[in-house]
Amino acid sequence: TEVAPGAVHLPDWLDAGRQRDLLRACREWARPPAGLRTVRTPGGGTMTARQVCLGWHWYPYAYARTVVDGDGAPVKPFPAWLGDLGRRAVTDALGAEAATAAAYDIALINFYDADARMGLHRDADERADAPVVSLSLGDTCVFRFGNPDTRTRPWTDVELRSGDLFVFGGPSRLAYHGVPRVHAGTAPPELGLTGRLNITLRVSGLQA
Ligand code: MD5
Ligand code: FE
Repeated sequence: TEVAPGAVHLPDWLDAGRQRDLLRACREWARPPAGLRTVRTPGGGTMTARQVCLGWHWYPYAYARTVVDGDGAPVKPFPAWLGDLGRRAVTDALGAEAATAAAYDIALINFYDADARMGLHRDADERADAPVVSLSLGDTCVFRFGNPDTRTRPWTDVELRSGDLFVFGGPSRLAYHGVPRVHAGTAPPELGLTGRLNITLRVSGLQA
């Protein structure tokens, strides 16, 4: 389903086996060093979703190769198989043409417990305009998709479920978006995940 130009939602893109495999990988990535951390914002607050990064480490509002506000360890590498998954995602959502520029080198993985939220924001720290690939595991959330130029209404609320793919390209790449709510206890029981995980794949446009 095209929610807006360049914003495509493909429900159930990952089957149960692939969801299980991706969850297993996320659990490895979440371990120290350079594992899961609480993100501190410049205003002195903390984000309620906790995060682990691969390839590049995001901190408000830039990228680094170490966990600058965590344990200072080198960020774990971005594996080639994740780049292949990103290219397949873009091809399925936007077509083979859109996938040619997609040399994915960053993953940001967000862990949401039942009370976690993500306020409306734009992802403008990457130096490339390749589509962002978003994969959801575990609990269903309400994903709020807004506009490129304004933080205000109108927006579209979409439920993202375990296994769903969402690709944000073209004019939607810089749209405001957030996660106002997670529906606790809605994860597929066989997955064995309490809470929600979102994996985004990005092209940094930065020098290694
Ligand atoms: C999440 N993560 O569900 C979302 C999925 C983040 C973040 O927002 O920054 O880690 S990614 C949603 C996204 C990315 C790029 C563009 C747009 C949405 N968009 O234009 O709506 O944890
Ligand atoms: Fe975002």
